[in-house]
Amino acid sequence: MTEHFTNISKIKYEGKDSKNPLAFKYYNPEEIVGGKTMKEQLRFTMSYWHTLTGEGQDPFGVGTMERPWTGEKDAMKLAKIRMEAAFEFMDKLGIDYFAFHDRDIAPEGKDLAETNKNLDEIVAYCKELMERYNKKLLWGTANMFSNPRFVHGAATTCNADVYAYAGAQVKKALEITKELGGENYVFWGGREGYETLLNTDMKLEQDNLARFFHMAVDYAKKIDFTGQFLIEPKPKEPTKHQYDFDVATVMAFLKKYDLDKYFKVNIEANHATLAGHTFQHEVALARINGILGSLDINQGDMLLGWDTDQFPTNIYDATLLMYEVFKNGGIAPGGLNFDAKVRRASFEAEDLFLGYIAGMDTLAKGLKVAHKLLQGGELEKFVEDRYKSFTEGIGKDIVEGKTNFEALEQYALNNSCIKNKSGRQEMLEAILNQYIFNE
Ligand code: XUL
Ligand code: CO
Repeated sequence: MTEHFTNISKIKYEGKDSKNPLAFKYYNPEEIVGGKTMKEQLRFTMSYWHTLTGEGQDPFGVGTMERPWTGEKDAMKLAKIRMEAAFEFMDKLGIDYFAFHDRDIAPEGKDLAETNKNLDEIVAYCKELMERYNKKLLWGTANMFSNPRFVHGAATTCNADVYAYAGAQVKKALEITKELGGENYVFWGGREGYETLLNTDMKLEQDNLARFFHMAVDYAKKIDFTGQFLIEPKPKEPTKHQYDFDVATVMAFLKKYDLDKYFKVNIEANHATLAGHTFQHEVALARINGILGSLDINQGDMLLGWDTDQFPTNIYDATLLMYEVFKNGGIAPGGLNFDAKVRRASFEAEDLFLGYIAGMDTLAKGLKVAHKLLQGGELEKFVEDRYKSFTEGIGKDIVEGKTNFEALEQYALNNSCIKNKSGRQEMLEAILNQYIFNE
């Protein structure tokens, strides 16, 4: 098979003193951290859209990316070249998993039947390459936001014909995800939301979205697709009010519509920050509620208010993320999917490798620091002591549900000395720093 990234060879681990930009400094796939190899802990995943399909266009200009396939006009030939390049890319970086939207991998045809035929042809080729390279599908999803037919949404559209098309699309996407052994299936709301209530029946839209999810659950059972269903929250972009705003909103929706036993969440860092949360907050909230499914790792630019999908290079965020992942007992069957793209000005193919290396090294280092932090236990000990009043006396009664307002009033009337202790935030931040500096 033709080699596409001819000037790049396999990326190796060279250790922290290496000055080779095309080498890992911290990601050492076989190194054991917390009882498992880094590779097993991190479950790195290549996003097909940003890596193979994205061309670097922005609202002010066309694509800038220089790729080995740039200029190929035949849509199916292009899809095949990209597929080959995808596996070469994963192989050279040592990434085991990938994730895709149906429309990333194969072009739309003149109608749905032809579109499905295109998809089948590419999926067969994909399966062959997966076997040859020993790669796995973390998740599949359906792109129900790019084509103009989805202008008013897909499962929340005002047009029943579009709703039907979306149903047909997810049916097919579930079939191909199963065919490729996908371990999860993601629903990201795309255009599921609204711009103005002047033209929107919000109740009908949300009820229809729930009906859509129930149909997906039913169909998965029918075809025996056993992968985990995930919803990916995002607060805005493309619509002003996205229905899956954040983890808390998704939880309430799932509960209301009796869907909570079928879904977990796929949390994306930049989506969390757009919702006004830290990534850690969203991940922790999902974890304590038992619905942490998978992660789209990237980072935003705090000076910009949109989804910049940058490669994650912030060691503080990486450490706190991996700290939550450890507390969750790992992320499988989810993974760490690089929903990240190189900047428009980083247009050479080499930049794609450099972006992934930067992200993989940052997460690897975060994994190691988080593991040490948990072993050290200072943060856990501090939190435990901070809530000690709930382990005895009135606090214990509260936690065990043995009290009521009258009893609390009696206690408060008899208690003349309320004393609080410092939260010691600065000290805790210094401890975190120390682990990052020393590891
Ligand atoms: C969009 C986004 C998507 C999903 C998959 O912001 O994150 O790429 O991850 O549809
Ligand atoms: Co995402």
